[in-house]
Amino acid sequence: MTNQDHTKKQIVSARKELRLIINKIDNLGITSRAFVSWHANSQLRGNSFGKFTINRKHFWGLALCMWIIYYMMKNYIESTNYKKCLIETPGIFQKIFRPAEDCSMCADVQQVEKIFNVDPNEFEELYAYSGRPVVVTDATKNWKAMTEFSYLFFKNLYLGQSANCQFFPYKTEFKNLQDVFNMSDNRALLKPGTDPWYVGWSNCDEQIGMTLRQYYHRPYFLPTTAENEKTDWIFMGSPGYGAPMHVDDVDYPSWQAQIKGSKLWILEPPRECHYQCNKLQVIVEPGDIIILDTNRWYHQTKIIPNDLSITIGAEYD
Ligand SMILES: O=C(O)CCC(=O)C(=O)O
Repeated sequence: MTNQDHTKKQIVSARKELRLIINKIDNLGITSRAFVSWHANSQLRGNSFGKFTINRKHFWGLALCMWIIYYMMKNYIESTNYKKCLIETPGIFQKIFRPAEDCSMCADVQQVEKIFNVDPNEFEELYAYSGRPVVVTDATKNWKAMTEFSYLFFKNLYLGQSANCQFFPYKTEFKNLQDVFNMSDNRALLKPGTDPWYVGWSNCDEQIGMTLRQYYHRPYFLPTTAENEKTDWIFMGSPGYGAPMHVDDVDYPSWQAQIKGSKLWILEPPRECHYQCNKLQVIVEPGDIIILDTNRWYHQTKIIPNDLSITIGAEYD
């Protein structure tokens, strides 16, 4: 065979291959040039995982399935009382579907201010919905909770109650609130040699809720139009312990009153604001109320020696 023959043969074979590719493109219905480079390439080659080939249809199908599962879970959670409990787990859905924050909420926040004698209108304008965390130091003055709340108070309140709403055992072995109130007196009183403990729970028993409200009032600084949510959240436990870093997916911002003990709050801005906003820390002392949008700020807590920490709080709209 001459060199000419050989070149001819190569051209024929290249044409054949090109025709095959064009046929494949036609069969796939790829017509627009704009669509060609990435899409055609991936359709022709496929993104292989072993024998399984992922194309654009698979991707969107998968995304749709994930969205449906997320939507069903969210509806289920909203129709039950298990909202904070389930969602607080740092789930993949929460991270994938959380909309990006506007970092102006934290760009100029250098520290968590401590304020008092607060005008509700000013509070509404500056703090209530802005995402700027703040501590109000004079809002629990007339609360009976300040003198009455203790481990024993809650043990008696929940005596004979089997239904809890949501329960966070954190690092303890407790499975529910009953286990907490069955621990030894020595451990409950933080006697040396006993294991530390920290738990949180929400109350959805109407009767208990009514009793609790005899011990605290709606914080005076909340905007006059704001509704205080009916579900009380109580966190209680010993120094050294606390809640791990997480972000919530609840409906509204929250207030939390420090009734006994002191708690360190470590706050991190939303991930997308990492370079624009500061990490913050504040110690909340007995009688203080911290106001925080726990949906936007990642937060972690640590009880400070030496007292048992007891807090009560709720969301407000
Ligand atoms: O008070 C605590 O220790 C944790 C509170 C918390 O994580 C929350 O309210 O989401």
